[in-house]
Amino acid sequence: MKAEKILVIGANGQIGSELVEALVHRHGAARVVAADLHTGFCGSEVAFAKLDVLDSKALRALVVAEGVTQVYHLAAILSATGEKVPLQAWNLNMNGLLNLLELARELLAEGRLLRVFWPSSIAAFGPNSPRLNTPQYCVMDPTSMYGISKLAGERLCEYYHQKYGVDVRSLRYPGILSSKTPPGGGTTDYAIAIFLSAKKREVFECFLSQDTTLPMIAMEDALRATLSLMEASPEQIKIRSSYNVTGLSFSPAELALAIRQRLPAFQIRYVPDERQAIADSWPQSLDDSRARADWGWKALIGMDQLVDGMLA
Ligand code: NAD
Ligand code: AKB
Repeated sequence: MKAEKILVIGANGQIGSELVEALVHRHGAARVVAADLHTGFCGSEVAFAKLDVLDSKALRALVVAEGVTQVYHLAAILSATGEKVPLQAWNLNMNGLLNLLELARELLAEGRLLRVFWPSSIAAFGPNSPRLNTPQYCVMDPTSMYGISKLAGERLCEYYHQKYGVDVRSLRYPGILSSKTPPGGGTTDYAIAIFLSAKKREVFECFLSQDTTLPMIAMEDALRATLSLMEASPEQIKIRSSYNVTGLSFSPAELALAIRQRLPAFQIRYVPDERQAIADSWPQSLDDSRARADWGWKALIGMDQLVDGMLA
């Protein structure tokens, strides 16, 4: 493996905080730089930079000064928060990505390669996408500002690859389940909050209805998918918009049942709110056969391991 210098933007977030640890484990702390709008990264002893990804000059200066060869760009406003501040969501989600793609294009013209990872989401699909085993290619008509920004971002990634040769790679993440850092304002967040209530012996108020099935993935699997994609050779990457990947699918009622099998006193009440409409427009399960075929993806963590891990 060649010596990479890796920048993680949005390092304080749910994914960033664990991705930094995984990258340090693989490459060593000296090869990783954590960056976020807010200070406070409290993981490994890596260099931390306060960075607003919307400031293209600061982004360029950091990438050049650190000799960065790979960027994981995770700064975004997620689905539920995005509906409260749609213009901010559009601004951050689009212009942060554009700044980075433009920088990668400029560096490439100067003879420097910058490999970019940017995550899309199941939110890029919409009510007219097939909801079961949603294919890689189908109608995509997202209804949330977050989803609209993800679909537009996918098109930008493909455009910068086709037109300029930028080595950008992307996954359509489902809801990611982890227990270390709280999630940042999404529709799938109920599936993390439920475990906190269960541990505290509280009745859990679920903001989605009991039969709202959504695709999910354990953080460990999500990180494995992300690193496998970034470590694959360029020839293996046949899709430059974004790859479907998934772990498992379940509804709140199925998750509650799995928790009750371990904590029999656990109770749940269903009080759907405005997030229900977002969830109803998303797939229930995903077909990730292209990721499996192209770069060997396979989820490993099923329901039992996931629930045991979250409760532990
Ligand atoms: P998060 O909200 O937990 O973290 C985002 C981080 O970005 C925060 O630490 C925030 O401080 C930082 N940030 C915000 N504005 C910034 C700016 N202008 N400059 C620099 N940093 C800024 O999000 P997450 O859950 O870790 O998601 C990361 C990415 O993965 C996002 O693109 C998200 O859309 C995508 N994604 C996440 C999930 C999931 O379930 N967590 C699912 C699908 C896709
Ligand atoms: C959200 O719910 O907004 C995210 C996502 C699936 O993109 N977790």
